[in-house]
Amino acid sequence: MSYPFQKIEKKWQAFWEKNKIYQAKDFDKKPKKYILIEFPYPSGDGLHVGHVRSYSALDAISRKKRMEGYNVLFPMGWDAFGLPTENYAIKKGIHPSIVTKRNIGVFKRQLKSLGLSFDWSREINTTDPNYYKWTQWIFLQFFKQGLAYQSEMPINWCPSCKIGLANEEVIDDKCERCGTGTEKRKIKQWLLRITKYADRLLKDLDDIDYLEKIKTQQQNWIGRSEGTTVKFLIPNSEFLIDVFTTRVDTIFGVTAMVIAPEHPLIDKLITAENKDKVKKYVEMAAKKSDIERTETEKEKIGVFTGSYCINPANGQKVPIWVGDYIIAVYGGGAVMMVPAHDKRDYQFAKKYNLEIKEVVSGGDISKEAFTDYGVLVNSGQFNGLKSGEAIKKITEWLENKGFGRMTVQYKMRDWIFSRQHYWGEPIPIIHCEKCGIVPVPEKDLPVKLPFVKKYEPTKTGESPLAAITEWVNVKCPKCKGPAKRETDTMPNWAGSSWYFLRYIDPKNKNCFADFKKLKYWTPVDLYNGGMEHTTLHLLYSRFWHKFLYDLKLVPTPEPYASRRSHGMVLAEDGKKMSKSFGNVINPDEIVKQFGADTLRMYEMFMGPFDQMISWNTQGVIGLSRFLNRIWQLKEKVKIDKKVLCPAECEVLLHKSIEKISEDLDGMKFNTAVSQLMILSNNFETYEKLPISIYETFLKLLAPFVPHIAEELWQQLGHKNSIHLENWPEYNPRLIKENKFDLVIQINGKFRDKVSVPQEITEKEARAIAVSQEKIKNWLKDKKVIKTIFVPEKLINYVIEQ
Ligand code: ANZ
Ligand code: ZN
Repeated sequence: MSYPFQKIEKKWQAFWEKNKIYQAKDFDKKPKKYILIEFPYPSGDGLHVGHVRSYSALDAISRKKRMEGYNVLFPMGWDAFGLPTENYAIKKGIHPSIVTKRNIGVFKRQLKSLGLSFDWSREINTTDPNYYKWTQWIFLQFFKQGLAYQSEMPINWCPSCKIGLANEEVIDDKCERCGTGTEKRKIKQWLLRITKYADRLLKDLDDIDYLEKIKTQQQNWIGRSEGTTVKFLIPNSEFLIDVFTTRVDTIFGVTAMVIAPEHPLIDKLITAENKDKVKKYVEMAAKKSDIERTETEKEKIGVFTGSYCINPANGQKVPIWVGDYIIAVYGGGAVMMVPAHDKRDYQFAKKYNLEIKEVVSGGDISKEAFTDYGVLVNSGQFNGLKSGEAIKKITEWLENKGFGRMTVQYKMRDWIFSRQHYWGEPIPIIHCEKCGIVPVPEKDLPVKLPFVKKYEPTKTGESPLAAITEWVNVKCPKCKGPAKRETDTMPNWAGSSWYFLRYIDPKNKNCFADFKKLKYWTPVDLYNGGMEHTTLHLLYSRFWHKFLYDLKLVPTPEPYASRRSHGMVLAEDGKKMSKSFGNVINPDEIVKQFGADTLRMYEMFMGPFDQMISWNTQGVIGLSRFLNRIWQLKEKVKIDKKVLCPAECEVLLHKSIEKISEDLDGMKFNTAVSQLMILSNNFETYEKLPISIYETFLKLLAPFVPHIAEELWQQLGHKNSIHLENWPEYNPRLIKENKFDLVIQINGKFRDKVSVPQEITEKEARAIAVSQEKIKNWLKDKKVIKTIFVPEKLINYVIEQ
């Protein structure tokens, strides 16, 4: 027989809602804690047990923080624009807004059935015109600052859906929605100038607490690279080619120039006899994806244009080739080819019999390219210099001659911000025959999506909105002449780039959020989401936030003080859960059969929070048994103050308070649950349990299993919610285990610390030190020269610089 979870879960959910106990209070005197989880896309499939994992976990943290006396903001909303809804709507002939409303209804019912402590009074929905009005307003600010612009862009094109796709919508060179191979096409697009913020997006990572692997991903995505830009003149013409190189020390070894098939000068460079050949090559390259083109394994093929340019270092004539492994939008889209010292160039030169000229000694270039640094040879006055030194000297020398300069390049490109879809925020721009591009006046926002029957793609590549003439044709706001609305919509990254700000002031009609409220609540103290969002979404929202900061509209330069990620929940068979595999676990079923508390606690117990883990039905059953045993414990509870339990029980309780508190803060939910199990096993060995101990136990349970904890609490005669009680404190004297903070240094500088037992040996201290994530990073690829251990103080790694 199970404890009556069905009855008590509904009862307490209603009680909490009626008493509004989870509402955050603006400007409250208590210290604030803003805890954010990525808001879901309300898909037609309903809530996934993967959602439940992170929501339950962050809910546990929120509850503990409230009990610790914080004014907690833990909000929820809907990231509801996007393709799946649009496609479903087209297929079924139902308007996307109706589909969205229905899906949100399902999600909300499911979330409420879990008893999560969201402040529902702040619910937001990115497809609500009152919300996207401000998304559009922020876009206009970008436009007014020159950071939103239109440009012909080679974009990924799906020949089947007849739409442009962003890089993130292309999976393995195939269209995300239909699986057809994508092509390149030039289309006029809106872009946001995120590259202008590249340096700050990189540098400010130092000041925020993100998981190291997340920082690394952001750094790689931004891809900062220092090098030299060199001008190669084309004789008898006004043109020149700029190349970017990180190895200007190899400039005397240049034996060809390779330009991208999309290089703007290409038509000027092709000589008559090479025309057909080059044109064919360029067409072929356009069909390939970037990944295919730059794969290092693939054979590099190219064609000669027939033209030459001049190497400014030695005045030599260099043949200009076209090669599809050159990325058009990086470093000027041209590369000085140095076959002796670059692998790709080496392959290319071998294939086409180009000269391989050694200019850095140290390898054997008859066998392969020598790509390391070395000492310069065959390089005129620079012979004998080491590569590092030569890079500086040659750059200076070229700079003085007016042929080069130090530059920084980024892999990151400007953000293509146009989509040719219906279900997105209309870009608030009007195109006038006379005035050109005119922003929609702010007073006319929002530009609402027209409610129409047809929103299929137009096949011409234009947005479905282009076919709705009564919506498209407008008067120009400036000259009142005939004009047309922009018909592209925003990508569904737009609404999620600032949603955390709207939770702070969700109903504001005058601005996206009141500055005083922002000042109280920002930055977000803890942001949790999937690993798949740690590059784009995080970068985009950091970019928007920094932009708003520059406009003095938000008080902090960074939106999130810390960022963590959870691991995915896989199916019982170890595969991804998917309808097509028939292995999906529906949270509704688990709630019905075992109760929400069991589901929540099971998902926290299933494994380390940041790791992928398979569902295990036996585990659910085990947890449900555990909760039933907790239900039984109440029979032992004695109100009688004279009932005492043995000293060891008291000690265990206090140790548990310490452990569970630390584990919750450290997001080690699974070990916190084990501790609760240890504690309750211990209680079961006694005949009687003093009420004071039992009450503390219930408080420890409350963040994990809020319903059963509330029921047992109020059965004791309490009238107030357990979730408003104080979090228990432990008595340090009871659990004194002689620990100290071991300081970990690298080359004498403080890098981390960790709490360890006083009697720790050097060997143990080393093992613990190198397992710390920060230290791992510091020591990565570094040679440790020696370690110094000072007992009860520190461990210092001396490493090669
Ligand atoms: C000459 C050279 C000689 C290079 C050598 C390397 C070794 P990162 O670190 O990624 O910035 N490159 C420049 N622009 C390129 C483009 N649009 N597409 C493909 N490759 C491009 O790498 C910079 C290096 O990548 C540059 O330095 C250039 O090749 C190549 F022994 O220039 B190097
Ligand atoms: Zn006009």
